[in-house]
Amino acid sequence: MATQDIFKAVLAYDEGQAQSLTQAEIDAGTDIETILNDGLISAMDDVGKKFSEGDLFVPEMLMAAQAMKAGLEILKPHLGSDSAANKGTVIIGTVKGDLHDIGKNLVAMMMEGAGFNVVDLGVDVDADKFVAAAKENGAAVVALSALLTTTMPAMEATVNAIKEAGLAARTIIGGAPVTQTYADQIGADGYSDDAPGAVELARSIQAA
Ligand code: B1M
Repeated sequence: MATQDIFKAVLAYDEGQAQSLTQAEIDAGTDIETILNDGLISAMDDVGKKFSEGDLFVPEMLMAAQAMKAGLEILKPHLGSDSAANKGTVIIGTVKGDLHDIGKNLVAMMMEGAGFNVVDLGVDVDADKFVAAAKENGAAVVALSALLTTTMPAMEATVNAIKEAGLAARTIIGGAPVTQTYADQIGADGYSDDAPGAVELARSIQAA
Protein backbone atom coordinates (compact mmCIF):
# COMPACT_ATOMS: atom_id res chain seq x y z
CA MET A 1 0.00 0.00 0.00
CA ALA A 2 1.62 3.26 -1.11
CA THR A 3 0.33 5.46 1.73
CA GLN A 4 2.32 3.07 3.91
CA ASP A 5 5.45 4.24 2.03
CA ILE A 6 4.66 7.85 2.98
CA PHE A 7 4.27 6.68 6.59
CA LYS A 8 7.71 5.01 6.34
CA ALA A 9 9.31 8.10 4.73
CA VAL A 10 8.15 10.27 7.65
CA LEU A 11 9.51 7.72 10.12
CA ALA A 12 12.79 7.73 8.16
CA TYR A 13 12.84 11.57 8.47
CA ASP A 14 13.10 11.78 4.68
CA GLU A 15 11.53 15.07 3.55
CA GLY A 16 12.29 14.45 -0.15
CA GLN A 17 10.65 11.03 -0.14
CA ALA A 18 7.70 12.30 1.89
CA GLN A 19 7.12 14.92 -0.80
CA SER A 20 7.67 12.76 -3.87
CA LEU A 21 5.59 9.87 -2.53
CA THR A 22 2.78 12.24 -1.55
CA GLN A 23 2.85 13.70 -5.05
CA ALA A 24 2.86 10.20 -6.55
CA GLU A 25 -0.23 9.25 -4.53
CA ILE A 26 -2.04 12.42 -5.61
CA ASP A 27 -1.13 11.65 -9.23
CA ALA A 28 -2.40 8.09 -8.79
CA GLY A 29 -5.76 9.50 -7.72
CA THR A 30 -5.65 8.30 -4.10
CA ASP A 31 -8.18 10.04 -1.89
CA ILE A 32 -6.59 13.13 -0.25
CA GLU A 33 -7.99 12.30 3.21
CA THR A 34 -6.51 8.81 2.94
CA ILE A 35 -3.08 10.22 2.11
CA LEU A 36 -3.37 12.68 5.00
CA ASN A 37 -4.69 10.27 7.61
CA ASP A 38 -3.02 6.96 6.71
CA GLY A 39 0.27 8.39 5.43
CA LEU A 40 1.09 11.57 7.32
CA ILE A 41 -0.99 11.85 10.50
CA SER A 42 -0.67 8.21 11.48
CA ALA A 43 3.12 8.52 11.15
CA MET A 44 3.13 11.33 13.71
CA ASP A 45 0.96 9.21 16.02
CA ASP A 46 3.55 6.48 15.77
CA VAL A 47 6.34 8.96 16.52
CA GLY A 48 4.42 10.16 19.60
CA LYS A 49 3.99 6.57 20.79
CA LYS A 50 7.69 5.81 20.34
CA PHE A 51 8.56 9.04 22.18
CA SER A 52 6.30 8.06 25.11
CA GLU A 53 7.94 4.65 25.24
CA GLY A 54 11.45 6.17 25.22
CA ASP A 55 12.31 4.68 21.82
CA LEU A 56 13.06 8.07 20.26
CA PHE A 57 13.75 11.58 21.49
CA VAL A 58 13.05 15.25 20.73
CA PRO A 59 15.54 15.61 17.81
CA GLU A 60 13.95 12.65 16.03
CA MET A 61 10.46 13.98 16.79
CA LEU A 62 11.50 17.26 15.18
CA MET A 63 12.95 15.57 12.07
CA ALA A 64 9.77 13.54 11.64
CA ALA A 65 7.77 16.76 11.98
CA GLN A 66 9.82 18.36 9.17
CA ALA A 67 9.12 15.38 6.91
CA MET A 68 5.41 15.53 7.77
CA LYS A 69 5.33 19.26 7.01
CA ALA A 70 7.05 18.66 3.67
CA GLY A 71 4.33 16.19 2.69
CA LEU A 72 1.62 18.52 3.95
CA GLU A 73 2.88 21.33 1.71
CA ILE A 74 2.33 19.08 -1.32
CA LEU A 75 -1.21 18.28 -0.13
CA LYS A 76 -2.05 21.91 0.62
CA PRO A 77 -3.51 22.86 -2.80
CA HIS A 78 -5.76 19.79 -2.67
CA LEU A 79 -7.28 20.35 0.76
CA GLY A 80 -10.50 21.70 -0.67
CA SER A 81 -11.03 25.05 -2.31
CA ASP A 82 -14.00 27.31 -1.99
CA SER A 83 -12.28 30.64 -2.34
CA ALA A 84 -14.83 32.38 -4.55
CA ALA A 85 -16.19 34.37 -1.63
CA ASN A 86 -14.32 35.44 1.44
CA LYS A 87 -16.11 33.91 4.40
CA GLY A 88 -14.63 36.27 6.99
CA THR A 89 -11.41 36.40 8.97
CA VAL A 90 -10.04 33.68 11.22
CA ILE A 91 -7.15 34.44 13.59
CA ILE A 92 -5.25 31.26 14.36
CA GLY A 93 -2.29 30.37 16.55
CA THR A 94 -0.78 27.90 18.98
CA VAL A 95 -1.12 29.21 22.51
CA LYS A 96 1.58 30.59 24.76
CA GLY A 97 4.33 28.17 25.78
CA ASP A 98 3.48 25.69 23.03
CA LEU A 99 5.64 25.19 19.92
CA HIS A 100 3.65 22.47 18.14
CA ASP A 101 2.35 23.80 14.83
CA ILE A 102 1.55 20.94 12.47
CA GLY A 103 -2.09 20.52 13.51
CA LYS A 104 -2.52 24.28 13.65
CA ASN A 105 -1.05 24.60 10.14
CA LEU A 106 -3.42 21.92 8.89
CA VAL A 107 -6.41 23.76 10.36
CA ALA A 108 -5.16 27.02 8.78
CA MET A 109 -4.71 25.37 5.37
CA MET A 110 -8.22 23.89 5.44
CA MET A 111 -9.73 27.19 6.59
CA GLU A 112 -8.02 28.94 3.66
CA GLY A 113 -9.26 26.25 1.31
CA ALA A 114 -12.78 26.85 2.61
CA GLY A 115 -12.57 30.54 1.69
CA PHE A 116 -11.72 32.16 5.02
CA ASN A 117 -9.15 34.93 5.25
CA VAL A 118 -6.64 33.38 7.68
CA VAL A 119 -4.25 35.39 9.85
CA ASP A 120 -1.75 32.90 11.28
CA LEU A 121 0.05 34.23 14.36
CA GLY A 122 2.35 31.19 14.59
CA VAL A 123 3.31 29.47 17.83
CA ASP A 124 3.79 30.55 21.47
CA VAL A 125 1.20 33.30 21.05
CA ASP A 126 0.06 35.14 24.18
CA ALA A 127 -3.48 36.29 24.88
CA ASP A 128 -2.75 39.97 24.20
CA LYS A 129 -1.49 39.18 20.71
CA PHE A 130 -4.66 37.22 19.89
CA VAL A 131 -6.79 40.11 21.17
CA ALA A 132 -4.83 42.72 19.18
CA ALA A 133 -5.02 40.68 15.95
CA ALA A 134 -8.75 39.97 16.38
CA LYS A 135 -9.41 43.67 16.93
CA GLU A 136 -7.22 44.84 14.06
CA ASN A 137 -8.73 42.39 11.56
CA GLY A 138 -12.36 42.46 12.71
CA ALA A 139 -12.14 38.69 13.08
CA ALA A 140 -15.21 36.48 13.26
CA VAL A 141 -13.31 33.55 14.76
CA VAL A 142 -10.23 33.11 16.94
CA ALA A 143 -8.89 29.55 16.63
CA LEU A 144 -6.57 28.22 19.34
CA SER A 145 -4.42 25.10 19.20
CA ALA A 146 -2.58 23.38 22.09
CA LEU A 147 -0.74 20.06 22.17
CA LEU A 148 0.48 20.05 25.75
CA THR A 149 -1.56 19.57 28.90
CA THR A 150 0.67 22.25 30.45
CA THR A 151 -0.35 24.87 27.86
CA MET A 152 -4.10 24.23 27.98
CA PRO A 153 -4.53 26.90 30.72
CA ALA A 154 -3.21 29.45 28.18
CA MET A 155 -6.35 28.67 26.16
CA GLU A 156 -8.54 29.68 29.08
CA ALA A 157 -6.54 32.90 29.54
CA THR A 158 -6.99 33.70 25.84
CA VAL A 159 -10.71 32.90 25.78
CA ASN A 160 -11.18 35.16 28.82
CA ALA A 161 -9.09 37.95 27.29
CA ILE A 162 -11.18 37.91 24.07
CA LYS A 163 -14.38 38.17 26.14
CA GLU A 164 -13.00 40.88 28.44
CA ALA A 165 -11.97 42.93 25.40
CA GLY A 166 -15.64 42.93 24.35
CA LEU A 167 -14.86 41.53 20.90
CA ALA A 168 -17.49 39.93 18.70
CA ALA A 169 -15.08 37.15 17.72
CA ARG A 170 -16.01 33.63 18.81
CA THR A 171 -13.34 31.25 20.10
CA ILE A 172 -12.80 27.69 18.89
CA ILE A 173 -10.23 25.33 20.33
CA GLY A 174 -8.56 22.02 19.51
CA GLY A 175 -5.43 19.91 19.79
CA ALA A 176 -4.64 16.39 20.99
CA PRO A 177 -5.23 16.85 24.77
CA VAL A 178 -8.25 19.17 24.35
CA THR A 179 -11.83 17.90 24.81
CA GLN A 180 -15.38 19.19 24.48
CA THR A 181 -15.62 19.03 28.27
CA TYR A 182 -12.61 21.32 28.57
CA ALA A 183 -14.06 23.70 25.97
CA ASP A 184 -17.31 23.89 27.98
CA GLN A 185 -15.37 24.37 31.19
CA ILE A 186 -13.41 27.39 29.91
CA GLY A 187 -16.33 28.89 27.99
CA ALA A 188 -14.93 28.46 24.48
CA ASP A 189 -17.56 28.74 21.73
CA GLY A 190 -16.56 25.54 19.96
CA TYR A 191 -14.32 22.48 19.96
CA SER A 192 -13.27 20.07 17.25
CA ASP A 193 -10.94 17.09 17.33
CA ASP A 194 -9.79 17.58 13.75
CA ALA A 195 -9.18 20.18 11.06
CA PRO A 196 -12.29 19.56 8.92
CA GLY A 197 -14.40 19.86 12.09
CA ALA A 198 -12.75 23.20 12.87
CA VAL A 199 -13.77 24.43 9.41
CA GLU A 200 -17.36 23.33 10.06
CA LEU A 201 -17.37 25.21 13.36
CA ALA A 202 -16.11 28.39 11.67
CA ARG A 203 -18.76 28.01 8.96
CA SER A 204 -21.54 27.61 11.51
CA ILE A 205 -20.33 30.65 13.46
CA GLN A 206 -20.34 32.72 10.26
CA ALA A 207 -23.81 31.49 9.34
CA ALA A 208 -25.26 32.30 12.79
CO1 B1M B 1 5.84 17.14 21.25
N1 B1M B 1 4.65 16.27 22.53
N2 B1M B 1 6.86 17.93 22.72
N3 B1M B 1 7.01 17.80 19.86
N4 B1M B 1 4.90 16.01 20.05
C1 B1M B 1 3.50 15.55 21.99
C2 B1M B 1 2.29 16.49 21.88
C3 B1M B 1 3.29 14.41 23.07
C4 B1M B 1 1.84 13.89 23.17
C5 B1M B 1 4.28 13.25 22.77
C6 B1M B 1 4.14 12.12 23.76
O1 B1M B 1 4.58 12.21 24.89
N5 B1M B 1 3.53 11.03 23.36
C7 B1M B 1 3.79 15.12 24.38
C8 B1M B 1 2.72 15.90 25.16
C9 B1M B 1 2.32 15.22 26.46
C10 B1M B 1 1.27 16.01 27.16
O2 B1M B 1 1.32 17.19 27.33
N6 B1M B 1 0.28 15.30 27.61
C11 B1M B 1 4.85 16.05 23.81
C12 B1M B 1 5.91 16.60 24.57
C13 B1M B 1 6.03 16.12 26.01
C14 B1M B 1 6.83 17.55 24.05
C15 B1M B 1 7.97 18.27 24.78
C16 B1M B 1 7.65 18.76 26.22
C17 B1M B 1 9.18 17.29 24.76
C18 B1M B 1 10.40 17.77 25.52
O3 B1M B 1 10.97 18.79 25.22
N7 B1M B 1 10.74 16.98 26.52
C19 B1M B 1 8.29 19.45 23.83
C20 B1M B 1 7.45 20.72 24.14
C21 B1M B 1 7.90 21.92 23.33
C22 B1M B 1 6.91 23.06 23.47
O4 B1M B 1 5.91 23.07 22.75
N8 B1M B 1 7.15 23.98 24.38
C23 B1M B 1 7.86 18.86 22.53
C24 B1M B 1 8.42 19.22 21.30
C25 B1M B 1 8.06 18.68 20.08
C26 B1M B 1 8.80 18.98 18.78
C27 B1M B 1 9.25 20.43 18.65
C28 B1M B 1 10.02 18.08 18.72
C29 B1M B 1 7.75 18.49 17.69
C30 B1M B 1 6.83 19.61 17.17
C31 B1M B 1 7.27 20.15 15.83
C32 B1M B 1 6.22 21.07 15.24
O5 B1M B 1 5.05 21.02 15.51
N9 B1M B 1 6.73 21.95 14.40
C33 B1M B 1 6.88 17.54 18.53
C34 B1M B 1 5.99 16.58 17.95
C35 B1M B 1 6.11 16.39 16.45
C36 B1M B 1 5.05 15.85 18.72
C37 B1M B 1 4.10 14.70 18.27
C38 B1M B 1 4.96 13.46 18.06
C39 B1M B 1 3.28 14.92 17.01
C40 B1M B 1 2.39 16.18 17.00
C41 B1M B 1 1.82 16.37 15.62
O6 B1M B 1 2.32 17.19 14.86
N10 B1M B 1 0.80 15.55 15.25
C42 B1M B 1 3.12 14.60 19.53
C43 B1M B 1 2.54 13.21 19.71
C44 B1M B 1 1.15 13.10 19.10
O7 B1M B 1 0.40 14.05 19.06
N11 B1M B 1 0.82 11.95 18.63
C45 B1M B 1 3.90 15.28 20.58
C46 B1M B 1 0.19 15.60 13.92
C47 B1M B 1 -0.89 16.71 13.89
C48 B1M B 1 -1.60 16.71 12.54
O8 B1M B 1 -1.82 16.41 14.90
O9 B1M B 1 -1.34 18.56 16.19
O10 B1M B 1 -2.83 16.73 17.16
P1 B1M B 1 -2.34 17.48 15.97
O11 B1M B 1 -3.57 18.15 15.23
C49 B1M B 1 -4.74 17.42 14.97
C50 B1M B 1 -5.82 17.59 16.04
O12 B1M B 1 -5.30 17.69 17.35
C51 B1M B 1 -6.58 18.79 15.58
O13 B1M B 1 -6.47 18.76 14.14
C52 B1M B 1 -5.36 17.98 13.71
C53 B1M B 1 -5.87 16.82 12.84
O14 B1M B 1 -6.75 17.20 11.87
N12 B1M B 1 -6.23 20.14 15.99
C54 B1M B 1 -7.21 21.08 16.05
C55 B1M B 1 -5.07 20.71 16.31
N13 B1M B 1 -5.23 22.00 16.58
C56 B1M B 1 -6.55 22.27 16.42
C57 B1M B 1 -7.28 23.44 16.56
C58 B1M B 1 -8.67 23.39 16.33
C59 B1M B 1 -9.30 22.21 15.97
C60 B1M B 1 -8.57 21.05 15.81
O15 B1M B 1 -9.48 24.45 16.42
C61 B1M B 1 -8.92 25.72 16.57
